[in-house]
Amino acid sequence: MADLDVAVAGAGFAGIYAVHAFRSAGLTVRAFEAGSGIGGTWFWNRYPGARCDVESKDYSYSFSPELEQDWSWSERYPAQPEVLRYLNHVADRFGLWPDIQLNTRVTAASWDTDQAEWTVTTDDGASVTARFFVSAVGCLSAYQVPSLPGLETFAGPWYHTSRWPAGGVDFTRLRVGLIGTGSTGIQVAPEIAAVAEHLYVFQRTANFAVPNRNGATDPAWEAGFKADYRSYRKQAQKSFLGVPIAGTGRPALAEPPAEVQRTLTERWQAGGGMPFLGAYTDVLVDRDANDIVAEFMRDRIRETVADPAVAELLLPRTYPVGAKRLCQSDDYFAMFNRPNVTLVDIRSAPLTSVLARGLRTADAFYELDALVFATGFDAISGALNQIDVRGVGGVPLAEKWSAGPRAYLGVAPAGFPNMFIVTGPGSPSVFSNMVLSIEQHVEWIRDCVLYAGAHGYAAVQAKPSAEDAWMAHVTEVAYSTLFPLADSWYVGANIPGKPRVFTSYLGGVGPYRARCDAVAAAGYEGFALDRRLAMSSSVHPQAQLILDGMAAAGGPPIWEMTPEQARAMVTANNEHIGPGPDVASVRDVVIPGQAGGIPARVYSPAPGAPGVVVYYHGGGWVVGSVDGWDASVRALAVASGCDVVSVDYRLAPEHVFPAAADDAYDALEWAAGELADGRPVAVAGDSAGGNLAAVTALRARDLDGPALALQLLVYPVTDCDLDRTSYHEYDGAEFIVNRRDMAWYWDHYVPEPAARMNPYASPLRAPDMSGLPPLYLVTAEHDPLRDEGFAYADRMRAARVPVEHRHYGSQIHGFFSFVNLLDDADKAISEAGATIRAVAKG
Ligand code: NA7
Repeated sequence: MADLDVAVAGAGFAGIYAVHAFRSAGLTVRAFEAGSGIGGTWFWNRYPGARCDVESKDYSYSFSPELEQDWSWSERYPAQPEVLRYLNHVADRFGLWPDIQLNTRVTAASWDTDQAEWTVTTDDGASVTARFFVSAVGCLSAYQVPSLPGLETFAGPWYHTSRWPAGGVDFTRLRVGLIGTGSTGIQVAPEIAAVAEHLYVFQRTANFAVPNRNGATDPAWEAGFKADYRSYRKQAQKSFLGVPIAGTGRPALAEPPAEVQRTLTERWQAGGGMPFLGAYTDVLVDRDANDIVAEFMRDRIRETVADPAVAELLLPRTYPVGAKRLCQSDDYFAMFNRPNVTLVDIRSAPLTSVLARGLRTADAFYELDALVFATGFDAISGALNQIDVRGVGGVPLAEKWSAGPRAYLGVAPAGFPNMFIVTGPGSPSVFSNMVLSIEQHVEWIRDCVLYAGAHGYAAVQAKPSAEDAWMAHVTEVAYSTLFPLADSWYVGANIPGKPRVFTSYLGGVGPYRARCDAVAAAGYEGFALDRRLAMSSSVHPQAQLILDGMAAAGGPPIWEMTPEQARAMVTANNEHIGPGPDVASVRDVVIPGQAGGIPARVYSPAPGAPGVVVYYHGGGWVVGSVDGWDASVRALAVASGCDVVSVDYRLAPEHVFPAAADDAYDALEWAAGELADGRPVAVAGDSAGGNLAAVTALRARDLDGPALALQLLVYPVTDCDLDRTSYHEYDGAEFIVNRRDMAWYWDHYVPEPAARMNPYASPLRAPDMSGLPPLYLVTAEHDPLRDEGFAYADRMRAARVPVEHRHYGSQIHGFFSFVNLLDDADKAISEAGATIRAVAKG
């Protein structure tokens, strides 16, 4: 048994939320964080001027409406210290600290196929096992310092912005060289220029930047905005970028040029990159439209920078605007009007070396006291590749990714079972509001982990074919845009030797979320689900006693008996169960059916029951009776608080298919018409009775019959295919029912094999599952009928029918009826009863 359900690498926005989300779902989790504090990006990037380029109202968790209301952001665009304070507040507020281990770097993670678990090793030499391994290491964590010859000889200090000293740096009276003019360089430069004796900005690529128009939060605006935060978040989830942006919805090329200029000016004055680039639909897909916007921005630089030669050098011309991350700054370009700032063009005269006292370029030497590298990151895959991650067969993740990082849906790499990557390659990640995308991924991963648990799957693994198809789609979408045209970190072009692959999904946050949801609803389409380990779980000791008792009693197997002998045996066995609980009233009725009267018994637990349950007993359509199921049906009446009608439908082989199904349906019509009197009605049954309940629900839908509030199916027979894995597992052994018994039952109920394909015999074969009542499914692990129950739930989910599935990992077929003998029977009945009660009460 693994130490943890989930081990998480990283405690930034993703790891912090993962701890909360997994823990709230009842899973054990621990996040390992290399830093001495939480916050990831916002812990490490504490250079002066560090600020988020997504507005604070968007760049914040949405999972807790209370948190959302309580926290106040001081500015439109939050500065690094405030984001870090926020994350610490979240950890405090939700009590996350016990499950976060600081100062601990994950160094390796390897998958053990036999145990179906990960071993996660950390730099303190410890290791822990976990069923699932979740990478929350971030897309921009592995910082890069260019390999400049002579850097080690530099006499002064040098810094990378992503490892800024916690105590800050004093640049007063220093000549500082800044290398890198991306988002970071553009943020840090004005801060250094404000204090340094001189700042030399070494620019290889001129970049576009829009103004932030940052400012303090207006309390009146905040109060108004917060009043409708929930619906705003809903819009964000459906939006393209994870931020609801009001674009014009029109292409710039179809607009009169003066109107385009007016719109751009308006948005420029309002500030912010997303609304500016999102003004027109064609800016990121059509080079001509892009040129209009780029030229508008170049005009703003010309306007701002006093020296035309400097302005000319600052004009971005080498890539389409937006194809590299659009920078945001209110003061970067104006900074070049300061006398203590010099722009150095290292595109025409590249850096050649670092000397003790400064930097040499191809045509000059710059004397410097300190160096600042704002040279970016080995993005998307860099941080994960620093961990020795090994999947099936010990294959390293770095090897799988040698031609570029990839993962099914950008979250699950094939060959790495039970591993997920939050905002991984192939997901919208850096092209979206990261916080929203992180929440979506964490919640999706949590649901997948829960699904695996509920279904007894030991391993969940993306199929290589699904991953291939997804990544082909990612590439296709990317190449319909202008993004691949820039030498950006988006394509890995900033890291020498890194394969040039576009690995973010540009199909939009809303459509992406819908796709992920559809995959989950279809029972995790594209994933191979592996049950091996669950099957080795042992039989509950109480259940084992029953099996032992039956074995000791001896006698032939059912499939060697006549129906009469089988009925006598079942009746004798049921006597061991003993009486059920008392109910207020029990009355025997005869329901008028199409083929004659159908005996039934109505159990009323108390006056004023809120609903009616029509119950069909098990027994393979051949054995079983209302009397034999009396105890468990009483218990269900008490647990649900509802009137339960137990139906004595006609048995085979005297009455073959569809006699039992017809009686079952007639009983429902009677209960809904004569008994319910407007109260909600559910159908329920175990084993063959579960089959009749499922078929009755199908018929009620097909015939426009009584509306059903719920179908409770307890290890139901859903299909005539006896080749499922679970049938073979319990082929020889006597587990109440085995494969040969089931063949015997089918032979009696539907003697003609072709007729078994009829969905009213094998409801799993119904062509359409939509519009059926919600399913409450109970399955047992040691049961040949187990897999057809799972298959039924999967088809229901695919048809968007709500499903609640309780799988009893150590139980046997029939356990639900053994009320006085098995604790699990009482538990299963009281849980199912509670759901019926809740449904009945609306
Ligand atoms: P970026 O955007 O990758 O920018 C790195 C900058 O460093 C960029 O101007 C690079 O020039 C420059 N650079 C990188 N290597 C060198 C060498 N060897 N010589 C000279 N100049 C170099 O990183 P940031 O930290 O600014 O931003 C990363 C993301 O964080 C940002 O997009 C936001 O999402 C937040 P180049 O353009 O490659 O010519």
